[in-house]
Amino acid sequence: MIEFFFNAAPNPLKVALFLEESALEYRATPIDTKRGDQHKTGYRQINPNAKVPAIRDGETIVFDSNAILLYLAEKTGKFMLKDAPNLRGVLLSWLMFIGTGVGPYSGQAFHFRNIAPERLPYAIKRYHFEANRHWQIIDDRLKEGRYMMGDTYTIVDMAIWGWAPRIPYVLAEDTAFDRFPNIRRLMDELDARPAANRALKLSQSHAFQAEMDDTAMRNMYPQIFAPGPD
Ligand SMILES: N[C@@H](CCC(=O)N[C@@H](CS)C(=O)NCC(=O)O)C(=O)O
Repeated sequence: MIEFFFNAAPNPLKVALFLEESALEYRATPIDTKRGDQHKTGYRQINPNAKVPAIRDGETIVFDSNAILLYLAEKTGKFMLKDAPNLRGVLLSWLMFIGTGVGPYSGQAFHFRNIAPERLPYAIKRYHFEANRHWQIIDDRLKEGRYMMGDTYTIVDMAIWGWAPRIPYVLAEDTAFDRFPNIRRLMDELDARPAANRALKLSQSHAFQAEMDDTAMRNMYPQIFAPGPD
């Protein structure tokens, strides 16, 4: 049985959605990142990057959310346009665009506006600009079709589903979805799926620490407390 290491953050949510959509049997193990579970030696052997999500599938360990989506899609033959090998390159492009662009820029935009110990106007501006630009590219893509890969629901849509609810926080704009109507449309459709409901329930099934106290800050943002490079 697959063991799924998770918390309620965007990257684990994408994987929870796949597991629920594909009805794979799995056991979920909470990793409370505010309490520092990600740094424990046992977990570091599963994910040397000390982050969630990760999975263990028999002898195989996979970490990094989009790698997990791809691994599970290939394992099951589901949600990856198996019968359209000519579209594999396109699917990989969007999956990597989300993994290397949408996620990190969104995370940094939030970080520099809300978490950074100093207010750094250029860092705030750069990451806000890039996060917004990436989300606009996703919205433009969704203008062309129902899903990111046209008529078929794939792991690319799942990767978006994990992050998109955070857009208003990432961009500090309550009405951001008014500017991204195609992302909102996709979210409304996916949110209505029973698997999405179960994935969200899983993320709420454990009492993860809510308070961002000093220990949580040190566990999640150790660089704030580390000496600088000079
Ligand atoms: N590239 C990684 C990023 C994973 C990541 O940043 N996970 C966050 C939750 S969404 C985390 O574990 N944060 C805790 C920490 O940074 O200590 C992926 O896509 O899985």
